[in-house]
Amino acid sequence: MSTSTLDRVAAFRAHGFFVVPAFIDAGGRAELRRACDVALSHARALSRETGHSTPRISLLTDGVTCFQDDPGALERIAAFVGSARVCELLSGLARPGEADTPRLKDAHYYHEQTRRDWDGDWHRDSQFGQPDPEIERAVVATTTSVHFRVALEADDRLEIVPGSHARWDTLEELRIRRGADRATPDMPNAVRVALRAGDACVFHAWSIHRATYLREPPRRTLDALYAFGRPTVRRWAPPGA
Ligand SMILES: O=C(O)CCC(=O)C(=O)O
Repeated sequence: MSTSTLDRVAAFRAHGFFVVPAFIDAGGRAELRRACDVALSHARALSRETGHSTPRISLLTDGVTCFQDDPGALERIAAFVGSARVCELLSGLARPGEADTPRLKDAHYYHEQTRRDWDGDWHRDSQFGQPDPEIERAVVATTTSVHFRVALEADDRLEIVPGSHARWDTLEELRIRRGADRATPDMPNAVRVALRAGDACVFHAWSIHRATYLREPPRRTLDALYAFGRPTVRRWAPPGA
């Protein structure tokens, strides 16, 4: 591992995130933005909600139809999020015992709002679909899931509680994250992650984090989600079995 890789891994272990300044140049940024904007324009034309009052659109799962008029745009995005350069940033982040090769789960495009400003909820991604905090706690303690993102315009919307990926919640954090005041500005020790256009950031999806969503300035951040754990085997049971 190079020194910079060691530094990144150390920052990830300690804080749960790291920033790579100027990960892509202006030309690469314009090319990726053009590709992602194909999907955003299409989504906005089709819906009054998706791409307007949502934090993001999905590019790989429900977003595929958004590229029907320009499949090359989807190829450009898929090539980028699967590129050796991006995967290199993720090397060394898995836990011992997890597969070292990241599995791409989805890619999203975070966008500015078109109607109103609003504050997102504090969360760990591990809580979604997981009502039992004790089971969630085991997931946090044993698995790794990461966001890689690149800001195609300057983006300072994300806030993270450093180090929270490596431990369970304090009582106050749990009260906020699973309570009635999830969008409070008063999360203890949270820091804002400010990215300039072209900067990349990798953060642990189990970190306590949130973002606030504004109409201005334009937000165009491409984010891909990867897991290292082995996929859960789902068994299909015929009806009535
Ligand atoms: O950057 C954002 O808008 C927040 C991202 C987030 O909360 C998530 O993807 O889980």
